[in-house]
Amino acid sequence: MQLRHLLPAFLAAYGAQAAPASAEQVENSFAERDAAAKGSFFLPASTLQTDILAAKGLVNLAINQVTNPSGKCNLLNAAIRREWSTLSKQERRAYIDAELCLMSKPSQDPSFAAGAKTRYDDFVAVHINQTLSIHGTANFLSWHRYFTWAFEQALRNECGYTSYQPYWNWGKYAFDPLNSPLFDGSDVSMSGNGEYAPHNCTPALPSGLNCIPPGSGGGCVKTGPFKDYVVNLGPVSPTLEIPGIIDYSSPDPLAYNPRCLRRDITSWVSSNWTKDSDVYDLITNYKDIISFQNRMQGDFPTGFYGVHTGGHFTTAGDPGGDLFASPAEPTFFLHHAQIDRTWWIWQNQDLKNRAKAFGGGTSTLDPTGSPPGKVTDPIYLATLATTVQNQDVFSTTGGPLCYIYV
Ligand SMILES: *[C@@H]1O[C@H](CO)[C@@H](O)[C@H](O)[C@H]1NC(C)=O
Ligand SMILES: *[C@@H]1O[C@H](CO)[C@@H](O)[C@H](O)[C@H]1NC(C)=O
Ligand SMILES: [Cu+2]
Repeated sequence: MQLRHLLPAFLAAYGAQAAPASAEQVENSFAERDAAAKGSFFLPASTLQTDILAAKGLVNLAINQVTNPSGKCNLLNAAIRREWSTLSKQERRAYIDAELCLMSKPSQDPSFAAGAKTRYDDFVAVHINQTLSIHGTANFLSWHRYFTWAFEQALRNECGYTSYQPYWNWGKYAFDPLNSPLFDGSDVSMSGNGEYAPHNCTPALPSGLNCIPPGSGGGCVKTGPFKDYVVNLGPVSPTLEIPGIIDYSSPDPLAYNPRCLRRDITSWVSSNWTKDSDVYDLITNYKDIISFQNRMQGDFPTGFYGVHTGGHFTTAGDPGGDLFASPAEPTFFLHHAQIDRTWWIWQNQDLKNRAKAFGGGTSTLDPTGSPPGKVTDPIYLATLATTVQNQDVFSTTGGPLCYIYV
């Protein structure tokens, strides 16, 4: 089965949720956004708007813990996940080395995915396998929260990492990702851009408006810690099509298909979709869980990427731009920790109404028509972690989880 052939149906299913916008409406919305950005008091790279919300949320969480003490986890013993740029060079290198370690250890379940050679690939395989039931669905946030936690556990338990999963606060780098501590190509970065390779625009979304113009990369990443990293699984829905190089999808999505890591990092996506004001708007203006998680994942017919798609297409490439194989992009878990933090901040603004908020369907291809997701539905991660229910991870300071973001 060619999973990529299901993508148009997925996008159409998303489209069913919103009235298609005219080109003129989309233009107007850009004009409004530009005007709002110009009038903003906040400097472009400041993340103060959402950091203030995060701090307010933490206070709410503390008050809630004092008034409803429960379980073993509290704010004093919770693990602390920090932003990439606040880590020292040694701390960044420790995270990088722990990822490289998982990329060098053997798969623990090669029978599940024939192409999974490494322990890191085990994570990619589970995501590829479940892609169409974990995106645009009720479990999107909880599934990826638990998946990211399982990865953090593997770094610690299997690779001797003593710290916690860092996050990529998009707004800090949205205007100049290639000169950021995340992507500057130094040996304490997540490696830089791919080498230049001529390529067409990247069709991230169905509308012609949204073909991302080619940037200065497109080829193999040849600098920084991940220059020799080999991507083993996919591509399933490749987006950086280079005729003769990546112009196909693997016939078996879980087969062995070794190739280099390719990126085309540009500010085109990040400066438009992952600014701090975009995150602030999402957290403050989308008050019920369905509108929050939909807005976060994008409103494709109106050309709106959302921070989730925006983060993935900041690196774009292969596998970064591949909905299925994206965890093979080394920055996946930094991005998803920020997705998780954004949900956490949103929950903490109004714990009474949001701590257990949950809703949506079970199929990516038919998010509104499929059976509704249940809080008791399992999150099954094969060898990566024990199976839990969605509701077990609604709180990051209860159940199996015990962490906060600062
Ligand atoms: C996922 O894996 C299970 C178990 O191996 C298999 O039955 C199922 O067909 C796979 N689904 C996809 C979409 O690959
Ligand atoms: C943001 O998107 C618009 C339209 O989609 C595009 O014209 C513009 O170049 C982008 N901004 C940057 C800084 O790349
Ligand atoms: Cu995903």
